[in-house]
Amino acid sequence: MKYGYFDDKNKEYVVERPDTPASWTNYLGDTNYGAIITNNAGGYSFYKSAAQGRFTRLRFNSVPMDQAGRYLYFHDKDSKDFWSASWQPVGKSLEQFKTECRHGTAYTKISSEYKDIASEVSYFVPRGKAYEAWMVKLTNKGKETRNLRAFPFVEYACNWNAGDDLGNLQYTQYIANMSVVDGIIDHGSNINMPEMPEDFQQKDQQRHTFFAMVGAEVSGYDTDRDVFIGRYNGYGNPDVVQKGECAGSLAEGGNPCGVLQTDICLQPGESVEFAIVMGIGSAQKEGAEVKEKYADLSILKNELEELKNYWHSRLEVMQVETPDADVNSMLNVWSPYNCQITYAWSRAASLVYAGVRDGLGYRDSVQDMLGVMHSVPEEAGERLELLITGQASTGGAMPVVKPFAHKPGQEKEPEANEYRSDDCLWLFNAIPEYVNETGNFDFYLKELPYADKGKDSVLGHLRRAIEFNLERSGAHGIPCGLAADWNDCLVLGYEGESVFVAFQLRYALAKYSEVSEKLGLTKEVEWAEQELRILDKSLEEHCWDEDRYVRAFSDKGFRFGAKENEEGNIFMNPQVWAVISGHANREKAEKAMNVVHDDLYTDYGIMLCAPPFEKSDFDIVRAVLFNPGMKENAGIFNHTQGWGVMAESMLGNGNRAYKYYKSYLPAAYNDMAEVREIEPYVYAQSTHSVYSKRFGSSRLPWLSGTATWAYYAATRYLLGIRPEIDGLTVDPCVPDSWEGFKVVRNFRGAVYNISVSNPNRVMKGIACLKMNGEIIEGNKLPVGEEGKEYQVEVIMG
Ligand code: IFM
Repeated sequence: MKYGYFDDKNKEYVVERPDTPASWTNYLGDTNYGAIITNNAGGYSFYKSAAQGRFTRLRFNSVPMDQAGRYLYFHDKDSKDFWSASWQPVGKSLEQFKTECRHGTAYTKISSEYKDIASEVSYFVPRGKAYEAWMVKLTNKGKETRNLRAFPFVEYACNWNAGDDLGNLQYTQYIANMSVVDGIIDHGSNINMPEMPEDFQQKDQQRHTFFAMVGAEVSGYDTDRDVFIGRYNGYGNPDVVQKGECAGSLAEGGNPCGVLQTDICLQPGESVEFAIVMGIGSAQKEGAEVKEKYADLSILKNELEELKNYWHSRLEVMQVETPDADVNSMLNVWSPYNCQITYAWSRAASLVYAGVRDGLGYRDSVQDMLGVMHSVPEEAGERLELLITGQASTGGAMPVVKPFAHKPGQEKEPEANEYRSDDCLWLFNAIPEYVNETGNFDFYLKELPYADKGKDSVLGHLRRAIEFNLERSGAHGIPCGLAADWNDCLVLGYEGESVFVAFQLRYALAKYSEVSEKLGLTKEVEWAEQELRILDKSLEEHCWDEDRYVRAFSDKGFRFGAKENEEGNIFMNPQVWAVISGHANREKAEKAMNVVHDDLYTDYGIMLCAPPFEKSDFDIVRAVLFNPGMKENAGIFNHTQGWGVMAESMLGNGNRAYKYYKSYLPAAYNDMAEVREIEPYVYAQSTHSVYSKRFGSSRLPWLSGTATWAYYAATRYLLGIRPEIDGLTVDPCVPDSWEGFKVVRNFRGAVYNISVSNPNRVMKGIACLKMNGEIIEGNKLPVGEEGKEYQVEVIMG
């Protein structure tokens, strides 16, 4: 079943049916002021942190799943009928209520028509501002004069701390204090406490937000939720909207809301425009300033256009034209956009991440960097430095870095049992990618502090990361898993060993050697190569099991992923990373990847392991927590799918790489959305596998490592466009049915128009490469001149 379509030209996804199988969301704003909005205008807003800066309320996992939201109600004074600009919450019959939601890059527009009244509401956060706008246009399409009242509504949190607001009611029900100043609502909490701008994490402080209307006269207001809705009504039939008259309530304690009332008389064919602005600060100051600024609504309209241009320019860094329309929709808009949102909000704000998690989880956030290096290199560089300073002087990383509170050099060193073994090793993916994208090779020499004490060059940080794992290796010479090794559900024991991390470490040693060589550090090269040989030997001797690499050794002697095991006898991660790290020879690589194909691949993607754990003791594997076929228990864990695509591409199997890529490509499920359920334009953390009755259903959209690795695998390995320090490598690995593809890539300010043709229908290999008509030996395009365009012809063969 289909609920919408990709409008590639406008870089939008259009939801045509509002009764989607799950709420289909979008993100507004940036890391200063963020917001989530669904296709039915549900969602919430937050300042700096979704956990500690949440000032509007959403009841997670409720029924329906996305309430409350940014609602705009209408009341017809003559017929007494009422409805909302989005289908929900009033939910008029879809026979009479026509609606469309356009999710775009950091804006959403919901257009509806009910009984001859057409409404368009565009939601966005003007660039760099700490407030959001709901820009409204109403048109009377009928033949009668219409006397309407509009009521924009938002439900506030009492305290900005999301956990307290929803759970600590003995406190939060006594702190709201609402006022209205010149028609602007002031949402205050703890108003007798001082403001503490320098201590954002302090929840017991005075805070204010404002809610104002521009371009329309305010004729009433309400700020007490119970008065507006009525104690036994719901968002679908608020008392005030039914009556058509605000009560002028001022909440003191209890549950506050923001409602303004405006009267609109529309002649046949007539339109009116107005806007709601809501944001951080008091009604007296920031609210009044914003209201004055937008007295001329065209300013706001221009800001929406500026916002679109800004986001589109981020996407234009790489545009593709392949024979597959689904791939194009994803790679040109949604996949990189998904990466940018994930990078911005880590795992902190969605309809699933309910504000309990805050800050940047180390391993996830370092991986997230890979998806945005090309589009926001400068910003990414700053984030990368922040994360590098989250590494302790031991070489291991802090589990979480909080950007608004992080103090490099003064953080507490993590306890020994807090370290995860893989965390700091992701730096070997992110740092070279940053250097290769920007050409800033000196970055390796930049001195940065450790989280707790001391400082080092970036290269020194990398060495400490390697040493950290070498120093914590176990009986088989394989790095210990410590608190976790990427898979949060394996119980290795602190001294159990992770074969997956061993492959990461091998990758790290190879990168370290390569960079040291470029820096002329011969001794470092020798050291890394020597350690790499020792590690290869341990992997060879202890980790290969007939046709697969085992996953790990627990400290109780259990071998995860061993062929003889009844449950979990094959894991994906070690097979694909044996290839990615360069450890596996061709024969072993093929064997291991064939087992992945035969035992783990399904129509919806590759399972993380199989068969699922059902009888195993939870002391051995925590994956038994989950139903078979879900998440880490033999689910299709989408984070890892990109690694499968990369490994097959590295082996030259374009058909398989593409098959794997398509199996979890969101757009490929647009016409069967009832199976996948979540947004067909974004990636999700996992999909239920063949071991589940709900095979194919996906969960946890948007914020997942899936976004980054899907984009990375497709652009760098399938299409094969890889930035390197001395040029742009072109190394495609495509299905043999493709006759070619095109890429426009901006690399360090030069634009490469790359046209790849595949006359002999091969999967990999380049027969001829030309740049501006000149033959290039090998497959690397030289670094071009900033501002110049280059025509690149590639013939595969
Ligand atoms: O690697 C983890 C990630 O950090 C959080 N989600 C689950 C993944 C696999 O366990």
